[in-house]
Amino acid sequence: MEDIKDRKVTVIGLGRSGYAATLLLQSRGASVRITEARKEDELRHLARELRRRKCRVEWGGHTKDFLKGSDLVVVSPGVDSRAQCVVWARELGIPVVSEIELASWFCKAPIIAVTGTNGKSTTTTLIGEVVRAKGLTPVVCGNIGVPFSQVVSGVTPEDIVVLEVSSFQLEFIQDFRPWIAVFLNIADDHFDRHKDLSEYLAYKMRIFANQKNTDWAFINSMYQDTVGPFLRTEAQVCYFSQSKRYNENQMAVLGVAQVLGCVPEAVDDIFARFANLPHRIQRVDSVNGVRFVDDSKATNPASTEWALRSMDRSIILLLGGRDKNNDFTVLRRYISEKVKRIILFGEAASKIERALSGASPLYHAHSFKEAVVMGFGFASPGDTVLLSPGCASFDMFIDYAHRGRSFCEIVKEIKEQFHG
Ligand code: UMA
Repeated sequence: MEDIKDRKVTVIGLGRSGYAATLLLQSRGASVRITEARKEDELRHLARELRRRKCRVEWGGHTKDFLKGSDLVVVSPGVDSRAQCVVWARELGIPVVSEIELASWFCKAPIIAVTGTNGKSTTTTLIGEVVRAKGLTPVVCGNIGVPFSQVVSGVTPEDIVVLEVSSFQLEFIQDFRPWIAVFLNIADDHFDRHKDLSEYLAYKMRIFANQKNTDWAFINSMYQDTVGPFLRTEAQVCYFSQSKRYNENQMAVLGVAQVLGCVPEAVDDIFARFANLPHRIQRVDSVNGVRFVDDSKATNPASTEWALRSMDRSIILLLGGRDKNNDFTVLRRYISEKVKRIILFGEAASKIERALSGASPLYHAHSFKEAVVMGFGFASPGDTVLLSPGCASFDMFIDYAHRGRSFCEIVKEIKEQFHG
């Protein structure tokens, strides 16, 4: 399938990945069409732009007819393997691949791929810095925000692609083969899409499936038994674990640095200079001695647990949003130890209340703004108001970054009013 010229390809999903995949395919001479489930104004300009480029666009729903005659279907990460359009493609005997699989066909550089439930973006960014410290050019892309397809044409054999990969992107790979693959962790997440933890883990383990004995597989030793039944790889397997000085993710970075021939002192330097990524346990401001911390990227309870673990006591915790069929009781331990009050907001509020009642006093806010304002109202000097929602943001926001920005704006208003 890598010889794509003059092939008929249908792309499913007109998001960032679908748009980038369409342009990549066109640049390689394929005849491309794209189908999109939604019909919303924000997509109008993209649809118009693609039509201008002689790409047929179907939107407002998928049809089997539109797929007919295709040699290949490329799916966006948001498309489930149980989706009707994928079922149709299979009935029609059309191969289905993910956007990262497609991009990998045209990639001239080695790939370092990072997966896990939490910490992917930070680890990917740090590995990118290690590559740079080695004097090479890192191309950091994937789930972190820039589709692989968007950048792959500019990648040279001297570069190194550092790719953050989600289970969604691994669901439809075939030959995708990273030189170094890193598995950080697994926790309950995405149960609105994956049937259970086994299915979720099986997809994540595909990151190692096509590796050869000249490749490297880095696996967090904490999950050695969990991943055992799912791990099939010819790669050299290295297990890493937390040490006194470094957390697990840093140990993974040090392992990759060793393969790259980067000295530990240089990596220490990178760790020392590294500030948290936006919306990941990021300090926003202080008002009257109350710290506000934005951890909007915590979209599952395990990620909220990580934030609580890494912070001091005296927390007012803002929790809520759209549940992904997750279990919030895992938070009880740290909440009893460190959280003074919990403010709930969004669709999952009642479910979270049932899971956490008794662990700490709970309050319901009718809006996100009210949650932040209530949090400040309950806080005393020295306390931290922590937004670490443990849920997806899509019930109230475009994405987690939008939720984080909104939090920062409300904090700014609170500060102005307080000093005003
Ligand atoms: N769509 C269909 N049919 C379907 C399903 C979706 O047409 O059956 C359409 C949607 O209506 C929408 C489009 O597909 O218009 C969206 O595609 P998408 O959800 O795949 O999103 P992209 O904009 O392509 O962004 C994706 C990743 N999104 C998801 O995995 C949900 C982004 O990760 C990633 O940054 C981007 O590709 C570039 O690689 C975001 C994410 O939330 C950050 N990832 C999850 C996470 O980290 O937990 C996995």
